[in-house]
Formats: sequence, C-alpha cells, structure tokens
Amino acid sequence: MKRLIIVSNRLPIQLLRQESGVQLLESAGGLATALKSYLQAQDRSSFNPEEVIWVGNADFSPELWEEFNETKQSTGTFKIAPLWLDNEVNDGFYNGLSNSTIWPLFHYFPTFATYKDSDWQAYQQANEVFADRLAELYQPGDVLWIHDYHLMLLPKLVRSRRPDATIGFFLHIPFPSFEIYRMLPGPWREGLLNGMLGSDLIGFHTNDYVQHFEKSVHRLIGNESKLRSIQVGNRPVKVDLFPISIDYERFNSAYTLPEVVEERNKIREQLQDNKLLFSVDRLDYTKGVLNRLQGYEKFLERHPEWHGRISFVMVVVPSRSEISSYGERKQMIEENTGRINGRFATMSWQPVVYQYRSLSFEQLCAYYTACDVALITPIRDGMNLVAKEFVATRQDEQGVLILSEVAGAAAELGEALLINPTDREGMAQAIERALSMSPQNQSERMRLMQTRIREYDVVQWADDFLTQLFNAKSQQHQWEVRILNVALRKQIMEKYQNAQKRLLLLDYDGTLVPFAKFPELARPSERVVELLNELAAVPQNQVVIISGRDKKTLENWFGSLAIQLVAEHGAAVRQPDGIWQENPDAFHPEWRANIQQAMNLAVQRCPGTFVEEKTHSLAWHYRNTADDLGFARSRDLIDTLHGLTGHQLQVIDGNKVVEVRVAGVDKGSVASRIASESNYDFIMAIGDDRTDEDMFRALSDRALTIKVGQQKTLARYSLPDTGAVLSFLQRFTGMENNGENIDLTPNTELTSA
Ligand code: GDG
Repeated sequence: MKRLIIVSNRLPIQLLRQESGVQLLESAGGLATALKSYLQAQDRSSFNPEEVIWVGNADFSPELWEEFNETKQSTGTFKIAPLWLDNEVNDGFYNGLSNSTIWPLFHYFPTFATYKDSDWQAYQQANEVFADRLAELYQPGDVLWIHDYHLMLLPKLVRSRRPDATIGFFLHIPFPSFEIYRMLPGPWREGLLNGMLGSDLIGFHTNDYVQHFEKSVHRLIGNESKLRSIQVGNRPVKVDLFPISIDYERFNSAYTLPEVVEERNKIREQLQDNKLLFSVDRLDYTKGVLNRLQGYEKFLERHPEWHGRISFVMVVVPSRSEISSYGERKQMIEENTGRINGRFATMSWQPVVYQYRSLSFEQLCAYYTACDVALITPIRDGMNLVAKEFVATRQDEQGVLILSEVAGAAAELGEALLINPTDREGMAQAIERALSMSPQNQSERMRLMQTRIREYDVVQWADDFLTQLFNAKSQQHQWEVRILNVALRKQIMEKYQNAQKRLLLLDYDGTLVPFAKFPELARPSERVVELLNELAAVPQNQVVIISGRDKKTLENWFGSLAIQLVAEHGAAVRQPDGIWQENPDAFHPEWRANIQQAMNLAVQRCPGTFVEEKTHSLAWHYRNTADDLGFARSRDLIDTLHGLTGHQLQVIDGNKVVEVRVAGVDKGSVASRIASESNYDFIMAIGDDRTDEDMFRALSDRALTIKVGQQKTLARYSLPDTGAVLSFLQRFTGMENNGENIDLTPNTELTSA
C-alpha cells in the first residue's frame, strides 16, 4: 500500500502540557475529519491509515515535541512530521504574503492587498523549508497532497527535488479572474502559477475557479489548457473541480445528540416565540458581516411588524488577530451592532445578539437546528462549509438558508435563497421571504440540498480527488512515448530477425498513407502495395491491414495480396486466402452495470446531465450543462468507458451525448483475437488515431506498439509521420532505401468499383 503525505500550513494537532505529561489533542477541522473518515472507509481508501503522514508548521516548540515523543501516550490518527519556521520568516510568510496579499486579492479585495518584497522573500523561504522537509521524508511511490494558498510554490519545489513524485494540490480559496490575478507583481504571479504546475493534479472548488486559473496560465505563461489538461514540458497537468463537502453523517446525527437537544431547548426557551436568524463566521472581511448587518437593518426598517418578534444571533469567531485589517473590522462590526440595537431595541427586545467567541460543536449544532433562518452572506468565499453544515443538521427538514451567490457553495445549493451580499434591499426581501415560507416549501428545498450533500460528502470528495490523482499519474506513464531512434530501431530489427512467427498489424489511413481531402482519394500508391506484398512474401510474416474502412474498399485496394484484412474495426475479417468472415453482433446483458455506474458518476460530477436507458445502449446526455464543463466531463467519461468496454460495446462520441452500444467490434478486440491465433514471437502494431489506441491498449503487454504522430497515446514508441513508417517498414523487407524517395503521394485516381 502507498503512503499518503498530507501537507498544509497548520498541523491537525495541538500539544498541551498537563500534569500527566504532554497530551496530543486532535483538531476537529474539516480537512482532518475528512481524511480520517476517508481512511476509515477501508474499501475506498488505497492507503494504510498507519502510513499517513501530516507535514505542517508546528505551533508548539521543538522541545515540547521531543518531550511528547519520549512519553508518547497516544499517537493520534496521523503520523505527524512537524517543521519549524524562523519567527521572522513565518511572519512574512503567514501574516504577510499569505494573508495580506494572496488572501485579500483572491477574495477580490485588491485594496486590502499589500505587496512587500520582504513578504515574497519570506514566502519563498518558507516554501523551501517545506520542500526540504518533504524531500527528506519522501520514499518512491509516496503520494503527496498539498493544501492551500500558503504553499503554492511547493509542488514545483518538490518536483525539482523528486521528479517522479505523485503530487496533488488543492486550493481552498477562490482562484480570482485574470484581471485580478494579474495585479500581482510579475515574478510573483508567474512564480505562483509555475509553482502549482509542478503538480500532477490541481483541484479547485468550482468550474469558475478552474477557468480563471486556466486563463491566467494561458495569458501569463502561454500554455493552453485542452480538455482540462495543461502540457508542461513533457508532463500533462490535470486541472479539475472538486467541491469540498462535509462529514454529512456527523452533522446530521448531531440533531438528536442529548447535549445538542438540551442546548437547543434552552435557546428556544429564551427566544419564546421569536423567530431566530443565525450566522457564524470567522472574523474576516470576506465573510460579509457588515453587509449582513446592513441588510438586516434594512429589513427592520421595511418591516416594523417584525419588531420584537425576531432575534439575530450573530457569532463571530476570533481569527488572525495579528493583522490590522482584522482588528479594524471587529471595531466596525461592534459599532454597527451597537447602532442597530440603539436604533431599534426596546426594554424587552434586542434585535442583534452579537457574540465574539467560538462555539463548541454541540453549541454550533444547537444553533443550526434551533434557528429559522441561516444568513450566510460572504462577499467572497471559496466554498463555505457553514452553509452545508446547517443544511446537513436539519433532520426536521425545516429552516431556510439565505446564501450569498458568490460563495462557492451557491453552485451546489441552488434551492437556497440566493442573494447578492451587497444588495441590502435584496437581503431584506430574502429575510422576509424566508420568514413567511411554508413548512412544505422549506422541506422540499431542504430535502433536495440534503440529498446532494449526502451523496457527495467529504469522503467522496477525498476519494474523488485521490482517484483522479492516480488516474492523472497513470495516464502520464502511459503517454510517455519514446521516439523510435536509430538505436531502438536496431534493437527491433534484431528481435524481428530472431523471431520465428511475426505479426504485423498496420492501420491504413494516417499510417501507410497521409490523409487526403476526401477518403476515397487516399488510394495506396503502387509502392505501398509493393511494400506490403514484399512483407507478406516472407514466410514467417503475417501482415494485417486493420482499418475502419469498409470491406469493399479494402478488397478493392488489397484484394490481390496474400494478407489479412480487417474492415470496420473488426466487423469483418478476411483471411489471406481471400475469404471474408462477418463478426456476429453479441449481446451480453452484464455489460450494463459497469457502464451505468460510470455514467451515474458522471451525472454526480456534472449537474444537469442525465442517463438515458435504451434496450441495446446507454446514453449520457450533457446538453443541459455548461458547455465547457460538459465537454470536459464527456472526455473523462469516454476515457473511463474505453477502459470498461470489451468487444461487445462501442463508445460513440455524439453531439452532446456519449453513447455505449453493443457493437461487438473494435480494433482492440480483433487485434487480440488475431494475436492469439498463432504462437507469434514478434508482434508489431502501428496506427495513428483514437481507434488504434484500443489496439495499443489490448496488445500493450505483448506487442511493440507504435503511434504515428505526436499526440498522447498508449503506444510504447512513436514515429513522426507516414514517411517514417514506410522507411521503417522497408528495413524489414531487407531492401534499404537506396537513395530513392518513396512515393508518398496518395494515388488520387479513382478506380472503378
Ligand atoms: C476555507 C475557505 C472553504 C466556525 N466557527 C465555529 C466553527 N466553525 C467551523 C465551521 C466550518 C469551519 O469552521 C469554517 O469553514 P468555512 O468553509 O465556512 O470557512 P473558512 O474557515 O474560511 O475555510 C472556505 C474552506 O476553507 C474549506 O475548503 O469552504 O471557503 O475560506 O466547518 O463549522 N466550529 C465550531 N465552533 C465555532 O465557533 N465548533
């Protein structure tokens, strides 16, 4: 089993010195809980939980760590590999570049961003310290998962130290639009992008963030993204969206926890019959606390009938107190709260109940489940887990979520009342609408949102990311093609000469002849026919033209040769003796389950898409989703389906639909069958297009596979063009190209049928 190394700025533990010794306290933070659940779901995890190492910046001293290790009582879930940064470096790295430059800029607060060279220096130094620590720990085969904006340079730094490492990077905050991103000084903005591109897979919360990243890479570095893949040197880097989620069961079952029930009853008792509006966020200008207060004030202005009948409990959790903009924000919140209470409060009623503190898990869930409306209105938020947690806790299916349309969570929680966080009138109207929403309407909305969060919970999220990371890595290996150079050609010739029984599988269009404007014009030149004839004349050789062309055309062009012909990807096969055999269509019902599962996963990963079931086929339609997302997902699905489908099925890439139907034929299955018909000790397959990839895949363990052209391929080797293929094949006939140029021009004369 592989080792997983998680890297984040903070470690998921604290150390406390107590009378009994140094105690380890695990944090209940989202990521740590997520990974714990993922590792416990044994059937889904590819890692040994004992081999998960967490690397991060320690907030305890090296001495305390040593003391803990000497008297270790509990080791916790993860192996911990702390590192320590010099205080000054840490300040410039954490308070400086991370939280005073990247954080405000990426949340669209450019006026809050500072640009200090010393912070950039510190950020680079801190990332180098992480890279050194990782290089020290790294063992071949390890999987590295690096988290968040503090460590954007790290993937590249690790790659330069350990070129083969499997590296995933996930950004928890928004990736801003290019116009904002470009505000970073030149070397910084390119440095950060290049840093991230050291990964094999880069994950974001939403499709918008993926697109913003792709555009910034294109504009600033020049690499284009195709099908969610950016070529960096000879390495494709996958970019995709993985909307983070929560531990649904933990929050859902909290509804009936005795401590939560007790706390909830207390809250409701204090409220008497008043309605409860609730919000909780870290103290941060991105969370829109001030705008929220102003929206609530507008509501009170517009709706005097609610005075005395509603309470707004607003919890603000202390955060990043060393940064001055956070302190100022606290003061403004307190002033505004005071002003609103001063304006509307009576002897018996306080409109805003402001609490500057953090809540226990039970208190938090008590508020989530006691309130009538959760008011979650960030000005920008990568995702916002509070919104998902609130929905998950509501076993009673009651309560209304008012959510900012610019929180990443809005992309998944369309049944919430979505508002623009700066629109006070809009917020006031949404509060009024939420308070008067019927229980049935509340329940319908809740149920839909709950289903979505339950189905893509945090375990699914981690599983999805890591699975895609493995896929990205294995695709990279498959696509590492070696150009057939002189030395390799020599080796192949030797193998050929020593072989007793040889099979040569040759695609036609794009392999033996270049493409012509119209397919019927791509007749083989006399020289090509002659070459095939000579190859076939060697008694040890079996030559096969394996093509998508129809029977008639192949017969017409090659009928006189003693070679095997495969028409329409295997629908018909002609033996060298000239007799054609049709491949009867096969129908095996057991193919459906796997295909259905792959398509259902595509539906989950791409909202708006659906599966159509037909008697002999299954179709995944993506016409009702964003064009680019649908297209990208369709490429993933086609890849998966190619891996799943045997010779009974055909994957058809249609117009906004991917269809799998019984066909019983593809080049892979027919090539396998032919290869197993005799004891071949030399098999070579040459082809240029997607259908040839089936052949390369099917023969990968026993054939010399050669791709014509530069595209990604499963073939082991490549040749640049048809000219190179013919010169290469010519060597096998024993006739060297004695200076004469081979005629590559297709014979464009139409022959009569
Ligand atoms: C970053 C991104 C993205 C808060 N107060 C209390 C408390 N919390 C817990 C919540 C929730 C978490 O903290 C806050 O998560 P958010 O997602 O809302 O926001 P950030 O901290 O800014 O997180 C964000 C996230 O990363 C994940 O990728 O969603 O967009 O900014 O879990 O429950 N928990 C307790 N008491 C509190 O007082 N127990």
